[in-house]
Order: sequence, then C-alpha cells, then structure tokens
Amino acid sequence: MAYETIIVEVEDHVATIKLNRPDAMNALNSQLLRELASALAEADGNDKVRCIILTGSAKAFAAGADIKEMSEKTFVEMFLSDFFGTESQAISRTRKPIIAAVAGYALGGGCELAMMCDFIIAADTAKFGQPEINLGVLAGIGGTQRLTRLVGKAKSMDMHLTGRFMDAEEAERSGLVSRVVPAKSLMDEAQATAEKIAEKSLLSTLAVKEAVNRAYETTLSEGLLFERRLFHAMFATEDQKEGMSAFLEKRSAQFRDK
Ligand code: CO8
Repeated sequence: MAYETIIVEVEDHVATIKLNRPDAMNALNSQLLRELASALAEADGNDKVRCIILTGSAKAFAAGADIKEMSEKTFVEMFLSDFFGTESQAISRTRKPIIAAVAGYALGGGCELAMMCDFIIAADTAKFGQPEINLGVLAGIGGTQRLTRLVGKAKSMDMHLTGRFMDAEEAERSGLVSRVVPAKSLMDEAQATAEKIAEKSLLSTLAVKEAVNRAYETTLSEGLLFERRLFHAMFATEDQKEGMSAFLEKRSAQFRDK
C-alpha cells in the first residue's frame, strides 16, 4: 500500500516504519496515525516480518499531535469521532514486537506513541516530554497512564504538570528507555536488536509480549498464573524441544515457529 506520511521498508525479517512529515516535526495527524495503524497491521500479517522498528528523523521522533489539525475542533467533533481512539487502539493491538528508535523530540503524542511500542532505544539527542499543559490540555493517548507506570508518580507528575523535557540520560535512569546510544548508531543498534529478536521462535516472542503486557492489566497472582500456563503451553511446541536440545547439544537452535 502507498503511504504519504510514513515510509515502510522491510529488510531481512525487520519492518522499519519511518514517520515522515519533515515540515511539521513529524506531528501526528489523523492521516499519519491511520497509515501507521495500517502499516503495523500489514507487518503483523506479513510472515516474513518478525520484528518492527518505529522511528522518526534525527530532529524529531514526533513533536506531538498536530496542533494545526486540532486547534479549531469542538468537543462534539472530538467526542463523536473518538479522535485518535481507533488508531491508537489499533497500534496497541500489534502482536509482533515494536522497538521505538527515538532521536530528537518525542513530545506529547510523540512520547505517548514511543511508549505504545514495546521498548524504546534512545539516541543521546532524544528529548521526551508531555508539554500538553502548555496548550491548555493534557495528554490524550496514554501519557498520564503509561509514563506513570514507567517512571513512577513523582516524575510523571513533574513532567505533566510542568511540561519540562527529559533528556536521554534521565530517561534511561528513570526507566522510560531501555538504552541510550550515540545518535549516529541509533538505527544500526535498533536493526541489530530487531534481528536478534527475529532469530527467536515467534511463538515465544508473542508469548513474552502478551505476558509482559499482562503485568499492566492484572493482579500479581493472575499474572503469575497466566505466565506459568504460557510456559506450560510452550511444551506443546517443537521449538521448545529444539531450543532445549540445541542447548544440550551445544549448538545454536533452529526455530521453525512450530
Ligand atoms: N503540531 C503541528 N506542527 C508542529 C508541531 C505540532 N505538535 N510541532 C512542531 N510543529 C511545526 C511548527 O509549527 C513549525 O512549522 P512552521 O515551520 O510551518 O511554522 C515546524 O514544525 C518546526 O517547528 P519549530 O519552528 O517550532 O521548531 P523548533 O526547533 O523551534 O522547536 C519544538 C521544536 C520544541 C518541538 C517545537 O516545535 C514545539 O514545542 N512543538 C510543539 C510540542 C507540543 O506542544 N507537543 C504536544 C502537542 S499536543 C499532543 O501531542 C496531544 C496528544 C494527545 C492527542 C490525543 C487525542 C485523543
């Protein structure tokens, strides 16, 4: 499918989706989010793809929802269209792992989009923020919920109430990003990480994603049971036999997603 606001490339087993609205710092408008949801669904359904990278430009991952598109809207329009609701739910439904590779600004909806991914690798130039308060609104696609779970209440309140930006080093220290790399190696690092994930059994990969995400949705005892049952279920797969035999035979495993 042809897209206007994103660029999609598939290399080996990795689909890279690049946000591409350079004149607007990759601000997220309805078209971009629709296209992104569609590209993610395509990647999810493409048997060749085993991991997805979402990225922006050197200057901006995304500087937030498109303020020009939103500024004149009424409550009735926002509510009736469930503005960004369908698209953001579609993004979160992606089953394959998504790595956000973030350089430059990830603000407002841009920070929220990065947090919808499974983990964030940040360039040392990355700047995260939830500055919606400066516009007389607040985060609307998960910022108050996901940032709080990732960095805790104190820092989340600080970010949302002051609108200040967090640099990459603070973001790593706070648990928002999994690692920080020099800007020039961001995409190589993301690609190498995605390829490493792509080598695993897709069965375990999808199970890991479901189990970790379940930690946000349920009690500890239910989550532990869910994880244990998934672990038991893996023993119905050929990949479990292959993975454990390969270890014992001191060779690398050849997973077949069976
Ligand atoms: N929307 C639209 N256009 C934008 C946005 C944006 N969020 N951010 C930047 N741009 C545009 C600018 O208007 C400018 O365009 P032009 O050249 O036509 O004037 C161009 O990008 C370059 O921007 P700047 O000249 O401002 O570049 P600077 O380097 O001086 O500053 C910043 C870069 C710091 C990123 C600055 O542009 C900025 O502060 N941007 C806005 C950040 C912001 O407030 N983000 C939050 C937006 S609201 C939001 O995300 C809500 C999400 C929830 C939606 C929920 C729906 C249910």
